[in-house]
Amino acid sequence: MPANLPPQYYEVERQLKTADSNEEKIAIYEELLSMIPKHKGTEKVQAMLKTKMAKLKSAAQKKSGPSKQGPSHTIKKAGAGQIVIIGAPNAGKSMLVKALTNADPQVSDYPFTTHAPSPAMMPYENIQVQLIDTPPITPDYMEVYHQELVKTADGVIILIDPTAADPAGTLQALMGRLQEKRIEFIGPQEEPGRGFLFRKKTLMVVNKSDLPAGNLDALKKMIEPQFESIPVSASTGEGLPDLKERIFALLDIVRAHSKAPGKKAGLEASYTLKKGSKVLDMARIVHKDFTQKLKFARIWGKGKYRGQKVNRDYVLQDEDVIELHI
Ligand SMILES: Nc1nc2c(ncn2[C@@H]2O[C@H](COP(=O)(O)OP(=O)(O)O)[C@@H](O)[C@H]2O)c(=O)[nH]1
Ligand SMILES: [Mg+2]
Repeated sequence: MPANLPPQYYEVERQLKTADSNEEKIAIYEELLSMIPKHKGTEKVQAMLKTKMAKLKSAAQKKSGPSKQGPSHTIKKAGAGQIVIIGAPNAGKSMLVKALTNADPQVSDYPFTTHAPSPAMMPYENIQVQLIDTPPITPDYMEVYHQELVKTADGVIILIDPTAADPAGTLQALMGRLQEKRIEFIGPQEEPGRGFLFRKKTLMVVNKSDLPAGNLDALKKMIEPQFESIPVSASTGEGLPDLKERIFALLDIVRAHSKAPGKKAGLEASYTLKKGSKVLDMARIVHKDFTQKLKFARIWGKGKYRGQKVNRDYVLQDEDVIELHI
């Protein structure tokens, strides 16, 4: 039986030739598989795609050992989430990282002062978020690691210098370069995902609010209404508390604390989980046996609950304290 694949299939298949990494290829194979009509005539093609994908996945796993394929372009995640900061030269990326973390990256008027991506931890209330400072992206300069970092991060900050000659044009060029690599920037409320396109939640941060800027109408028009423009000053600190809250919100996580029955409050072990996680998901990470053994939980939330009994399907809210009963 002939496979009769849709024409779009061949279009997507062509992208395999220009993919820069195994990870991208895997995403393309996933997309191809989803496009194939499922019937007897396509069984061979489906099997072939699955085999290729499995090979790439095992190669990707081996890569985490001593690498034969050059340096890895991703940075090991730490803390409750990873945010990559990208932007044009002198936007203030390094200064912003310095202001938000305890790191001390080199800041200067010279473009390309930052030579390699570097991570630093931002304290936020009772958690830490990993920020990655990166070398600049310009219309004629972007490294492979830029796209890799954006594709693997949990969220993106595009940092804009409103005092530059053409902030709207600069932003358009930067987004264009990454869109060519199949990255789609989306607002904090949109649904992220990793199919053929890498849909990444993004904050548009306009730095240097302490300086007079020219006419920003063109820039606003590019940003809104999909994104909000968030004004900050990395040098005076203006807008940074608000930015930190938005970074936390962008991660789509909840904090939950596990309290042993009978123990006093304040001795909880803390966890971060994806928004929408249930009591059962928490039980699973507290102890693998708890998935089976969990009978019910008691919960203390922000003023709402006082040890109320809930079942394993209860959806965790940020800062819930949970007593797991087995
Ligand atoms: N006035 C002002 N200058 C800033 C601000 N943020 C960064 N700068 C300056 O902009 C220049 C470039 O900063 P840097 O952090 O090295 O930019 P990067 O290339 O994006 O990492 C430096 O001279 C900083 O002092 C800000 O919020 N206000
Ligand atoms: Mg820098």
